[in-house]
Amino acid sequence: IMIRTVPTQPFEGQVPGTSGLRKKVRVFQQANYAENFIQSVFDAVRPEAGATLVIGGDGRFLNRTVIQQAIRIAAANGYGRVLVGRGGILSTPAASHLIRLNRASGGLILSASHNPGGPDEDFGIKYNIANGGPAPEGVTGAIHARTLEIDRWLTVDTPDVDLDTPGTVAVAGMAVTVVDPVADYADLMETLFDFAAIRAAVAGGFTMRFDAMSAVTGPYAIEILENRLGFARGTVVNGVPLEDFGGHHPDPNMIHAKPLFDLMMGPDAPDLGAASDGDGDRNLIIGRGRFVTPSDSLAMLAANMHVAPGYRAGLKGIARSMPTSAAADRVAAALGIACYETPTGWKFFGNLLDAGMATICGEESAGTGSDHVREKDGLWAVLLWLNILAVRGISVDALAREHWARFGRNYYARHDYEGIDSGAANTLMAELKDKLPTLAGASFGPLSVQAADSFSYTDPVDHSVSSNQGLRVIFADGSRIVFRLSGTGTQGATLRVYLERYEPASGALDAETSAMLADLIAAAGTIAGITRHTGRTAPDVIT
Ligand code: VG1
Ligand code: CO
Repeated sequence: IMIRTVPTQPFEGQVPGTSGLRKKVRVFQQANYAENFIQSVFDAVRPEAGATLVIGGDGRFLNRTVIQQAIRIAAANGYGRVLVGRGGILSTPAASHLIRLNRASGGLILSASHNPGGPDEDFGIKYNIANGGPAPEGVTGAIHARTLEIDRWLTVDTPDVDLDTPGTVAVAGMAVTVVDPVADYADLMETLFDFAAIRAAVAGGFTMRFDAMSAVTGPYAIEILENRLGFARGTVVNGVPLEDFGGHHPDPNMIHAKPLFDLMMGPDAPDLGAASDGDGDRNLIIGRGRFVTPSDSLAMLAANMHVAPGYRAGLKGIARSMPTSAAADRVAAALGIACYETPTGWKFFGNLLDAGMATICGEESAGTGSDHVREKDGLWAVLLWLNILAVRGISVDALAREHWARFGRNYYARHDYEGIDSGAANTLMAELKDKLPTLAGASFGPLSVQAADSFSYTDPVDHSVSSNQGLRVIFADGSRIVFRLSGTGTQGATLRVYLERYEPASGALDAETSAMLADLIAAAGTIAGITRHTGRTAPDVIT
């Protein structure tokens, strides 16, 4: 085997953020850019000779090009086998499952998730470890350190692999198998959920719409929802993955999935509306006339998931990211199980899942998942909702009302200020951090501050410490504001402001969220000087 060494120089800024390296496509198209990063991954993780690597992506522009290069670099670095999804397609949760199922040493997931795609938009590369989960900070740190020193990458001079034909070919002695991206994942879902009960509900008239947003979940949703569960043809809309996602943001929220939202709030709403993001790990859940916040969805699923066959034994624990509302904490308390609070990003759940300390995990950003894989999983969440609704014979709205009547309601919203000047964003956060120790006791309108801090996490399994994970202001009535800067953007900075107010079961359970959070919104603006620093008077996106 002729291994060719290509000389190169380091690029600044190849920092894996919240979920891998994300940059503009034009940045990735520079000579050596993607190759440097992939080689740095292999240099950092040092695969054993003959190891298996899973490769796939969300189908966005550049996916196939980078896959072909990754295959050649893997062959030159001693991998024995690559499993790649047909057409270069693998959703993030399906890739996580394939890594586990095939005892791969890891995987490369090519995606910028909910960021738009196309020649002028975004691309990304994420490395997942042998447990199927995103590389933890120790590994991403080593990868980044390597990108700063790299002086060569290794490749073999072989033609492109035909990614559209299933089967195995040899690439310089390494076996490359093009696999069905959907089948193993769909089979896993059948082991977790009561497909017969869902099929019976469908036969009894239960209807839904699933918006795949022209991203990766189309083929998965068509196979599972239409072929295996019997939903009518056309239940899945925008079901063909497109390189530019049809020009949209494949971000399943009320803004970017507005047609679905409008349908669900109108007279022709089906029983359930759902959507997923670019790489298939997020979920949006809307009942007829009832939007469910991701934080509430986590709590409601946790409270009901024992009806699904895969979770009949009950939950070991619940984990949520720090900015996610505390609704799940109340369910954990009622179940008598632990609730863990982690920094933002799925990589922080891996140890808890591996150690059997948590069964379900969730983030306010529309991510929910369980110990079945090591990623959040959009279709899994939709199927769990379907399973619960089918077995209980209840509507989304009724389930939500029942939940709040028992646990109370955590009114919640996230305000995003996108594309702001990075310097201004950093100054805002630095000033706010300095001010935190002086805030206790201060009043903002009717709210008085009880505590304020910068969130730091000590992993209960490996005791690693992650600091600077968001600034928290907690008020005497239990309300909370969290400020953080996004780690997934590719242009300027995005300030995320998370707002939460708890209303007990005896309180107003069906009020307007914006009205319930008005005092907090005003306080957030004053405390952080949002307009002063950014020039903005309103957020770009509210979720
Ligand atoms: C965002 C979300 C975070 C999520 C991450 C990756 O990160 O807030 O909860 O884990 O995206 O999700 P940030 O740093 O921009 O806030 V995905 O579906 O983009 O892989
Ligand atoms: Co995603």
